[in-house]
Amino acid sequence: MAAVTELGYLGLNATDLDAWKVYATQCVGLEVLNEGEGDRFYLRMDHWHHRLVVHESAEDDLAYMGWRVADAAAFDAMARQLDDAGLEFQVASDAEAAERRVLGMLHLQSPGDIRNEVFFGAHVLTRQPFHPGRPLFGRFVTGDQGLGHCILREDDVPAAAAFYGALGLNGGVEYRLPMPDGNVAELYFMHCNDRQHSIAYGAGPQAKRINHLMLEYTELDDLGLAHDIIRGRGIDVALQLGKHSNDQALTFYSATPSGWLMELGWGARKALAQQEYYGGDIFGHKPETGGYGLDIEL
Ligand code: MBD
Ligand code: FE
Repeated sequence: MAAVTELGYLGLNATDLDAWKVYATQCVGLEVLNEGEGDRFYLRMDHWHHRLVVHESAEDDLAYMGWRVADAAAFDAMARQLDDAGLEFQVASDAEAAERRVLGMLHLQSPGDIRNEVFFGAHVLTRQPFHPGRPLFGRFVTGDQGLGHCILREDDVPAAAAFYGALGLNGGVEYRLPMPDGNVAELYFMHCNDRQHSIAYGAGPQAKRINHLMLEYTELDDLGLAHDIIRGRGIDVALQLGKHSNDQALTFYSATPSGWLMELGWGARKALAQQEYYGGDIFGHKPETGGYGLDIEL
């Protein structure tokens, strides 16, 4: 079976590019790459040309996700597999692929109407080392684990599971959380490499296509610095520091300039070979500021 190998890049639509530049560099430690296009800038996390593109827009939401496959042969195999699954997709023109800094790309919409792109051949800037936007003790965890993970608005969980399954992701329910109304919330997680999950959904009604993006530091002290800086600026924290049961990462969730959440973390374990589920987290993640679509008791 053809399968994507990593969540390689994201496109973000944002109303305030200046606020994003300040936040991305000074709070998170990402590197801004500006190619003078005016309506967008790039954010680097490693030796790739970019991992995130921030596009000037009337909305503050996820624009697209980019899933990597190994090479042109894997790309062709994926296209055949999507056809066989009855999924409609468009192969990008050379100009569209070049805009993404990849050698080939196709795109299709998920059941939740999220634009998913599949690409091969990322542009890697071997002569331009990653230069963090603020001092970092270490680096971001990327490599063959991709850029991080996203929690998405996919209201039809079985349809989403079938869709992302056709891209080659695996996963299932990992949390069953009793709700105040007597119902049980089930959170669904999917992975395509050692990163414990690259996407998740099922967290309840969402205002935006993205609830949060998780980025992981290699050093605990970089998470601590991010926490100090974000606290010092009075940025909303939706969930306080805590440790998840599934990826066992120490993380906290704070607001981006787009009003969705950034989960910054450290210390995640790798994906397990066999499914488990949990009734809550190990410690922390206490809700602090509501209204960010993650008003669940982990
Ligand atoms: C996560 O990364 C997460 O965002 C939630 C809600 C639960 C477990 C792991
Ligand atoms: Fe998360």
